[in-house]
Amino acid sequence: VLQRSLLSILKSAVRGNVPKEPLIASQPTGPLGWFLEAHASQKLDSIVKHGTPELQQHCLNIIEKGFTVVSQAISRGLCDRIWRDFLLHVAGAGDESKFRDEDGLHSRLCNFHGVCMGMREAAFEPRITQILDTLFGVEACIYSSLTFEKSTQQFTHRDCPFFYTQPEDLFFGVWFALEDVMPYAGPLFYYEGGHMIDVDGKEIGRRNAGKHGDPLGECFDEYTKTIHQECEKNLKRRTLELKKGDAVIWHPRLPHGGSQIEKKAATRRSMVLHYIPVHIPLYGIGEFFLPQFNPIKPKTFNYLEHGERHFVQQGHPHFDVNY
Ligand SMILES: O=C(O)CCC(=O)C(=O)O
Ligand SMILES: [Fe+2]
Repeated sequence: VLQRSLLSILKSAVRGNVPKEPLIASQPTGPLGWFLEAHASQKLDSIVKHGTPELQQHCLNIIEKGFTVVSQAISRGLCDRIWRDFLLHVAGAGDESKFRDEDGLHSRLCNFHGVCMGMREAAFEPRITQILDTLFGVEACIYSSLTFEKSTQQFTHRDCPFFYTQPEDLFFGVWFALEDVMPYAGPLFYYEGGHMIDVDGKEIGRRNAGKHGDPLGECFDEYTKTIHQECEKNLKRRTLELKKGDAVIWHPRLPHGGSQIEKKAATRRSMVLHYIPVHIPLYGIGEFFLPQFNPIKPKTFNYLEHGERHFVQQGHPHFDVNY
């Protein structure tokens, strides 16, 4: 019996389990994506009726500031387990040396959560998923993930063009510190309130559509530079020096990036999980900026199960460069 059930689990994992029933969020919630509506914070009381004050506060932070920090979201032991799995993966990965710098530190590892159970345990920590389910109004599933050994040193940007959902902006990034983040190790930076800056990606798309060369690249550059300038003019850039086990959840439009590494060979072990609501399709920067050339087509994903939660089936984990 044990063998048969093991076999059926393996088979269903390979097939990809598409949930048949609409999935139900673990918290009583409002309509899909209600947190994006004007005056969402005023609806909080009625929507988070049965939630704890902590859950209320996290939701409010995301709506008003664009992010929230969940202190000690996961244990130090779980951080160590995930990192041990990362090192084992590196030892067995064929192409890892191409993504290693002179100090032996790797650039991003994509979708490690597919094979790392500890990473999924972290991702589905109830204190995190309660917040995401509540704000989405339906169950949040993992779409993809990145695991970092060092800061990406990425310029100010928003994630929403890369995670372009229909309806729009149904995305959360959750970033976990897997070690204490040192100030010289390129901590995450962000602009509080920057999620409210209005920049019209479609208008930028229309203006750049006819350009020769790489119109999409031009769109992204202009969009990003405009957001950066507005942030610098009106807001204060801050960094997050998180402790091992802390997590930060950001709004789909929060401008953020990775600070410069100021001490050679400084590690900044961390991971970011990308969540969307189950059964919601996701597109990319082509559809975000230039829908006239990249029309939205119907799309469905295969979902795998982790306990009662779901994650989109991705390929094998792979290393990639940091942009
Ligand atoms: O961790 C970093 O350095 C930046 C990460 C980031 O921007 C992201 O994952 O969306
Ligand atoms: Fe980002």
